[in-house]
Order: sequence, then structure tokens, then C-alpha cells
Amino acid sequence: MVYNRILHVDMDAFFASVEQLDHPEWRDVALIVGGRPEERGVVASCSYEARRFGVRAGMPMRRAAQLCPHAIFAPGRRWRYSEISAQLYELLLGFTPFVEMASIDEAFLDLSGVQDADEPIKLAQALKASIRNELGLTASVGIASNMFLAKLASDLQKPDGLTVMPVDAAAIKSFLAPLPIRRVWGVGTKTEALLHDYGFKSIGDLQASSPELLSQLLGNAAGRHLFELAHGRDERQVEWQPALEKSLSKETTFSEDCGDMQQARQYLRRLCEEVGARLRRQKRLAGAAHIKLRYSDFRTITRQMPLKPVTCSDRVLLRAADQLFDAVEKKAALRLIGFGVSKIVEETAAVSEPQEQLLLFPEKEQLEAGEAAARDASLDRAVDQLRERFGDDILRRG
Ligand code: DCP
Ligand code: CA
Repeated sequence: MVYNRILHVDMDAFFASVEQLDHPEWRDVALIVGGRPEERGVVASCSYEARRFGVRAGMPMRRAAQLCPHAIFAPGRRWRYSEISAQLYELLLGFTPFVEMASIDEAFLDLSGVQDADEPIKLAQALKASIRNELGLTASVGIASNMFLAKLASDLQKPDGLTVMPVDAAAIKSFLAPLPIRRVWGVGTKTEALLHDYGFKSIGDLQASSPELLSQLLGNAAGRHLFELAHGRDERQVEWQPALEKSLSKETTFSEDCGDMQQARQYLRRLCEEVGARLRRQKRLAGAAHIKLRYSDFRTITRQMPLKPVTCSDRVLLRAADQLFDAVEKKAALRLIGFGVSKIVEETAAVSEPQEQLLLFPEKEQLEAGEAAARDASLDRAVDQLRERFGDDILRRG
């Protein structure tokens, strides 16, 4: 049976909204991200307040400044958008493993297996609430029977929209008919202009054409594909990644900037233990550890070190976190602190690989290292079991 099993989520005014999140004084005003008004660049993103004046993504900066001279112009911070994009991906994986990030701010979810028609809608509402609560941003969602229709739907009621497409083929066809042809996925400015020249204005015009005619205009594959899409038919599958991460990290943003470095260190150690517990649950070992600090002025640094031999022991991870933290500047207050591990291998793979580092130890130390590792493992196991029974706060190491 055909049913609505694909969900498309697209963040609203993404770069502009992230800037407004980080700069509260820029909220509710016209904000243009992409550079200075006198520069040669184009608008990357703009707030909905700026859109009211006709400003659009891709427009030359100077033109935007003419339309909306009172706007605030921000340069754009790629690393920050990528960071939030990664958080979005993590958040979506909490709903289903079948997630494909289609660009920095949009993703498809395959909900195959849902039991009733209401389920995707409830899920979409929960997902929007999480994005709002956890990321502080809004997104628009489309739900449909395939990827093309879901993407189209998410765009229909922006911002903060939720649009559900019909499932019945005839209803879909009439839904699409009045929309302009540029709504079809893959119809860019050039294709649009060419099709306009031949009198195709609405998707209905394409529906009334034929695959043969469209193939003559656009080439065989593209023409047939366009004809299918115009009828709301799309066979593509969501390409999700198996969710075994090569790195694992946890971070926390302080509700108020933290100037007390002892307290910051406690937070770091706590994150470190959470990462350790997760590694052990997955029966994996890490080959490197890193910390991440963001200062109150948003300057962000990461420092990392190798872990040899690979480990999942809290004792070793905590020592690494402490060493890394000892070595960084602590004059400015912190906005965020994080701990993570990378170069992760499966426990079984690590056992079968020769531990070069260990073989370099003199015999006695080698023995001691082995004993220490065994002691660590049994202590960690006991701690994990206690935490599982009594919750995370039962044991904290000093
Ligand atoms: N982007 C860009 N240059 C463009 C278009 C987009 O750098 N010409 C970047 C900035 C956008 C982000 O990609 O914030 C996502 O693109 P979208 O097309 O989804 O646009 P927005 O998220 O800004 O707005 P909307 O609310 O319409 O999705
Ligand atoms: Ca977007």
C-alpha cells in the first residue's frame, strides 16, 4: 500500500537563524548573511524580516542593500553552521537510523514500517519540538509518499511549517498541477527558461505533455524523469549511513559563561565518563582523545592526543582529559566544554592486532600494564552496572 513514509526536514533561514541564536540583539530584525553591503558577494541567507523587503538568497549584496538598507549585515561563520548541522543529524538519529543529510540544513527520514497514518505527523511534531528545544531553531517539515513530494511539501508553509501531502495518485496530480515548473526538483533557472520558451509554465502543462516530447527537449533520461516527477512519482530511496560513528563526543553549553576552572574541569570529567560508558556499551576502543573549549567570545579550540594502546577505560580517558585541560589557556570564561574520542576500533579488532606499543615495554612493565588494564576493566564494569541500576549520579570520581 502507498502511504506517507518519507519525511523531509529543512531548517528555516538557516545561516541567518543561527546568527540570531548566537546574537540575541539580531533577533526579529532584518538580517543578511554573506558579507558587507559594499562587497561583491551574494546573499547566503537572510531572515524572514529581510525577505519582506524582497531580499533573497543568491542576490548580489549591493542589490540587497538597496532593497533593505537598514538591515544588519553579518559575514557568516561556516564552522558554526556545520557544527549545528552535525547536532541536527545526531538529533534526527534519535528518531530513526534511516536519515540522509541532503545538505547542510536538510535531511530525509525514511519512516517505512510506521503503523498508521497519524504516526508520521506525531513524529514530525516531536521532531520540530526537539529542534526548537535542543537547538533553539525552527524547521519546516514535509511528509509524503516519496522524496520529491516530501521536499516540495516542506517548502510550502515556511517558516515553522508542517505539510502533509495526499497519498492518492489522482489527488497528488491535481495538487501539483497549478504549481510553477521550478517547484520540480532539478528544474533550475536554465531548464525553466527553456521550458518557458516552449510554453510550459505549470506542472500541469508538463503532465499534459508526453515523455517523448520532454525527452526531445531535455535529452532522454532527463525528459522521462521530469515527466515522472510532474506526476508526483519518484523512485529514489533514502540513502542513510550505518550509524557506527568513527568518533564519539559529548559537550555541554553553560547556561551562564563559566569562569570557575575547577567547576569546568568537573564538567569535563563528567562528559569524559559519559563517553567512556558509551564506548564500553558499544564494545569499542578509542585511539585518540580530544577536548573542545569555546570561550565567551566564541573563540573555539580543540586539543587532542593519541591513546596508546587503544582504550575504553575511564581512568585513562580521565587522565587524558586532565592533561589536555591542563595545557590550555584558562584566562577567559568558558561558554562550552566538550570531550570526545576518535580513531575508534571494535574491541575484537583491537585484540587481534598486535599492540606495538605494549611490546616496546620492558617485560615487567608490560606485565604491570596488562594488570592495570584488567583492573581498570573490572572497575569500569562495576561502575557501569551501578550506574545502570541507580542512575548516572551514583558514582563520581574525584
Ligand atoms: N546557502 C548559500 N548560498 C545560497 C543558498 C543557500 O550559502 N545561494 C546556504 C545558506 C542557507 C543554507 O545554505 O542558510 C540553506 O539553504 P536554503 O536554501 O535552505 O535557505 P535558508 O535555510 O536560508 O532559507 P529557507 O527558510 O528558505 O530554507
Ligand atoms: Ca533551509
